[in-house]
Amino acid sequence: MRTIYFITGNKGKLKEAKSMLSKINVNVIQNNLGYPEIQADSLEDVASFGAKYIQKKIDSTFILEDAGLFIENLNGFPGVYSAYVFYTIGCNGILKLLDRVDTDIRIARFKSVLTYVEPDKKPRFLIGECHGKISKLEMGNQGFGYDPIFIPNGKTKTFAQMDTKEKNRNSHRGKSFKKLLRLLKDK
Ligand code: ITT
Repeated sequence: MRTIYFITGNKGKLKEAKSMLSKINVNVIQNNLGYPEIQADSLEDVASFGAKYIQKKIDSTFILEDAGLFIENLNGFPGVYSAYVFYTIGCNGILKLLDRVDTDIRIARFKSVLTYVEPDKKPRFLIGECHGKISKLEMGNQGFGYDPIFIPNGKTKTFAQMDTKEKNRNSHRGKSFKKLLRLLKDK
């Protein structure tokens, strides 16, 4: 069985990654090393900096993943600031910002930039996106982060009302990890 280290402090992401990679017998081990999340215009830049930083520290195959929520009505906010905004105002703060915005224009998308790195090799970036909308109320208690306020297109429930498998079938992370499965199958 192959082992891949996942550089993350987020247990929710780890659970979703394990569920995806168990399909091809890859063992995912969390590594809490952490990396500086630089202030940048794109998730790709944050991920690229993180990958180079970690590559200098460990000599094993690893992944890291940077995700963000982009709300159309707020010109893409919180985007690259999603972690800080979640920590400061949370889901409730986002709902307040959208207080007067009608249901049909609460358009948003999640983006996942999954970075796969083998020792001495260039990082590979695998992108997954999920389009949807921001709910009027927080709903559900599964998942993490903005899950209680995000409804993917074609569904009537939030990510927080789905179990890990259902979220993975619909989510940005499910899509980026699906690309990783394809990449690993060919190796
Ligand atoms: P890392 O240690 O892996 O960086 P993190 O929690 O800092 O974990 P990100 O920077 O990638 O993760 O995520 C930015 C924010 O977006 C953070 O507050 C997350 O909780 C939230 N987020 C990321 N993916 C999400 C998802 O699938 N559902 C809901 N919220 C999510």
